[in-house]
Amino acid sequence: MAAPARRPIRKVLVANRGEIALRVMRTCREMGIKTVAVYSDADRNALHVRAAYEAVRLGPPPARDSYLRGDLVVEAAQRTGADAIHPGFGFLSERSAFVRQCREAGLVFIGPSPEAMDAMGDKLGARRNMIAAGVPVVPGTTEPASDDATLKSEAARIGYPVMIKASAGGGGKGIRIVRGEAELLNAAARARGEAKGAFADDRIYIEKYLEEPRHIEVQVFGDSHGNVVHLAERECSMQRRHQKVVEERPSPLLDDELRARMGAAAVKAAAAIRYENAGTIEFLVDRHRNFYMLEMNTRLQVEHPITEWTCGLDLVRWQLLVAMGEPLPLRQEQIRHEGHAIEVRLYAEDADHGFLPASGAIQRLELPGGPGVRVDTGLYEGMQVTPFYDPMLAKISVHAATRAEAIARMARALSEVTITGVVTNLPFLRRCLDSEPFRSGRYDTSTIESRPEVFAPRMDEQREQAVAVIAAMMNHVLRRRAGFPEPAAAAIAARARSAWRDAYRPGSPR
Ligand code: MV4
Repeated sequence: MAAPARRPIRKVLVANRGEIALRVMRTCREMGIKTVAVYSDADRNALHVRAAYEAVRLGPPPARDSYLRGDLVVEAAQRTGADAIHPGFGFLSERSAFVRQCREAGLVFIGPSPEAMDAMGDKLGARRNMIAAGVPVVPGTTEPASDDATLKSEAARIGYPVMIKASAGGGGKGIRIVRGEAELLNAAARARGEAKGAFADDRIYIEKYLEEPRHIEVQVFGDSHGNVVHLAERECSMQRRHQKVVEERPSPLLDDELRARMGAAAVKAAAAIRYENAGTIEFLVDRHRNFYMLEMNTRLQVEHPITEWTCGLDLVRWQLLVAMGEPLPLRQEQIRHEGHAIEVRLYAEDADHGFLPASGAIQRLELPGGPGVRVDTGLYEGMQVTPFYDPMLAKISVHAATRAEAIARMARALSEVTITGVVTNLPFLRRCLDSEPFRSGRYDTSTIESRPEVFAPRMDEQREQAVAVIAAMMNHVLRRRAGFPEPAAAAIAARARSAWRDAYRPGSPR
């Protein structure tokens, strides 16, 4: 095969917002590549807009009127003379129609081909491809299950419990557990109706239901020269309702032998569809340590920092090089991982009251730093957190020599966080990190939801919170009653705050 043409990228339009837009722009800057931001009216003052060389307004706050308007994004790239578009994750990142629009406009899409995206987007087709390539998938059907007799015979062959999934689904959309034949036809009919409504595609399939699996994914990278490598796994089982909370690498479950087998399977999966750029192969791992490929995410992922931490590489740099037609910078045997990395996701949500998304203006913001700590965020003091987009406010990740040291480092990092004005899941993150399942490394995708008592606020934590509120109120009332002029009131308030700090955190240095 003739070597594909190299084409330099001088200016990248980043079709995203928040921390991932900033993340991409940082690497562009290091590589001497100019950047173009796009933004909705809600993000006029956002950090990604300020970080870019140029910025183009897309439209009103709702994503469908702004960040999802592929036509406007392509137009903005053409108008500003960008030669490539980085989609980040979410929004347009996995829409093959958008990739085709970029192609037609002569723009490089920094990601996989639309053909590779479609090959993995259709789950039935993907299952057939993967079986043909010798990649283990969950036992189940490879043709759409349509008539009642086929549904029954296939489910019986696979053995209950089974799961019904939509071929056009993914990421938890339109899936159903069926524990016996009595529920089967009803569940199938509902799943089909839902799939038709959500994806305009009513094909469904049946899989063996794996109980309490672990969710372990493997980072892969392909280039336009036919090379594919893997960058090892990320353990993502600490999740609730398909929302990841804590990720770590390496997975406490894997040994070198299993890691090598899963890595090889992931490379095989990506190579089978001639995958280019960054991708992730998701696996379910059962209690007997059997692994099965579930789906492929055809984008850079939220949790990529923990992979960057342990292999010391910049994955966005690799994305840009591959998009320019360069070969991958390293061969498989040159990729080495060191130490242990953990990431937590700080969300604007009230973990103690049904995990409802929160909004408001960020008042005080103190983020952690120091050795082995990285913060990816688009947050700033005064920023308005709106309900228009994903509630993720920041990712905090740490790296240390061992898992125990990484846990201690993350606990230290979380103790440095102050965020007021918007309710966050910070207390919940602390409890996850402290929990017995996490500490022991024995957790799976069902742990948070099946053992709520383990992750509930402890009594003393609630009491401390109540005392803090009462103290703050008394301070406020007493200041007002004493009629202090403002400067004096501020000084007293500051003294009260530091007194409270000392009481709240005994032993902390003054
Ligand atoms: C499964 C499964 C058990 N058995 N399939 C959920 C999201 C979608 N990507 C697939 N999912 C699952 N598929 C079979 N045959 C359990 C899940 C699942 C899950 C998977 C990954 C991460 C978190 C999860 C939480 C609940 C269920």
